[in-house]
Amino acid sequence: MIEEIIPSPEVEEALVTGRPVVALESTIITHGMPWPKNVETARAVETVIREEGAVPATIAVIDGILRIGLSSADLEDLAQASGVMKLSRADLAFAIAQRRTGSTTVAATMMAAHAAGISVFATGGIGGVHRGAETSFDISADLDELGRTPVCVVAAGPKALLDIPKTLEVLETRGVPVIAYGTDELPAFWSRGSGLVAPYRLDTAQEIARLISTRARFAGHGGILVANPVPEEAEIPSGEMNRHIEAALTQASANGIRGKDVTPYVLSKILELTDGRSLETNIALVVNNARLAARIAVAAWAASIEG
Ligand code: PSU
Ligand code: MN
Repeated sequence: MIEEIIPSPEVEEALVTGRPVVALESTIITHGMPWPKNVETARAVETVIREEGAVPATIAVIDGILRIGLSSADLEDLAQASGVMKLSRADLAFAIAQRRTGSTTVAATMMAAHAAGISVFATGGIGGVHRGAETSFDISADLDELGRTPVCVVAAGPKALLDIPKTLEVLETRGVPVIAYGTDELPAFWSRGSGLVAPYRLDTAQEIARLISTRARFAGHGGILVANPVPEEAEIPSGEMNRHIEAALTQASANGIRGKDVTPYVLSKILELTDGRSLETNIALVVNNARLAARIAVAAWAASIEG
């Protein structure tokens, strides 16, 4: 491990003894949700993972150190800080080399988790192919990372502000198995359904753990995307959601929002347009994903000790 990567004592002990660990990203904290819901959610997610018998490892770069597992005080500081960089694959080494502070996206969290020896990771929704990508070329680095880095990412599907059919196409091209959990339909983040049939369906954490270990036998294999639908009581149906998404995207383009600012801008506009309901849905789905990720990590650990 390079000296700039430092696990917390709890995560280090779990990794050394081979106990189940779940990685968590931090862009959702700094760029995805407003204070104080962001820190409350980050704590709720860590609690759920512990309840399931795994150790949470929230990942971020703090003053140039890639930290695997944050203390409660670090989490709170990060959640309130301003000017935190949003670190994807292109930015991670830059932030470390320049001794900066930044939160990690799905792509950078996968890189960090893999470097630390963690193979299961929970987030809200992955980035993907943006609507209009045929002219903007805006395709999230999350997709390439899923194609190359062997980490199982548990999300509520691609964020529905994206072009979901194109996102699925790119995932297929990159060789990423997409597994809907307990459903035939690909979930769409705030909504349980996207109208698209998911490539695969699995119904138990044990089967997902077996897929991870089977895939690990092939050299150069990349990640796995598990798409876990938002709990029914928290979902916003896609018909209603699409109106808000269209309105938010129109505002984003009218205001010239580009590149890595698009996703945070659109998420915050949707929060306004739904009177905060989208945030409650986002919180519910992240907690739900953390629970499933922990169950997968525990199932993988149980299978490994059975030999
Ligand atoms: N999930 C959420 N909220 C978020 C994100 C995920 O519920 O804000 C973040 C993740 O870090 C993901 C990023 O990698 O959004 C995608 O950003 P972009 O579209 O710029 O690649
Ligand atoms: Mn982008």
